[in-house]
Amino acid sequence: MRIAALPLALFSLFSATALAQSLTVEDARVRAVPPGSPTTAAFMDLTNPGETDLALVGGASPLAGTLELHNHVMVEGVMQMRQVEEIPLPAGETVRLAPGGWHLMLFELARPPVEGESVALTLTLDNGETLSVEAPVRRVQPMEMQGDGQHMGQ
Ligand SMILES: [Cu+2]
Repeated sequence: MRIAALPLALFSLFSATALAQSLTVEDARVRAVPPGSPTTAAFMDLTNPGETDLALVGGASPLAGTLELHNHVMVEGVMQMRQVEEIPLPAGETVRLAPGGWHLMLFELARPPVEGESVALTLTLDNGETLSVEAPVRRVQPMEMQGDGQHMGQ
C-alpha cells in the first residue's frame, strides 16, 4: 500500500498544475539587469477566463532567494514601490503586471539574469494552485510609454 502512495501523490500534483491552466499567462518577461545587481523584476499579463475571482498570493524562482509581490503607488506626488499581500485577478479580466504598476520583485539573485536566457517562475494562487512560467529575459524600460503616454504634458 505504501508503494502505491507515490504515484498517487504525483498524479494529484499534475492535476493541480492542469487546473491552474485556467489562468492564462502572456508576455512574461524578466528585466535584464547589469552585473552585480541584487534584484530584478518580472512582468506579465494574467488573464482569468473563469467565473471565480482569483488572486496571486506568492511566487518563487530558483534564481531568487525571495520573490515579493509589488505595486507602485503615488505618495504625495512621488511614485513609490510597495510590497502587497496579493494581486487581485478578477473573473473575466486581464491584469497587466508592467513597469509602473503591479510586478514581481526578485531579491537575492543567485546571479543577474542576462538577455537570451529564461527564468523559471512559480506562481501561487489563493486557491492553492500553482503555475509554472518560463519568462525570457529582456531589456525593459523603467516606465513603458505607450500610446498617449508621450502626450501627457499637453
Ligand atoms: Cu518592486
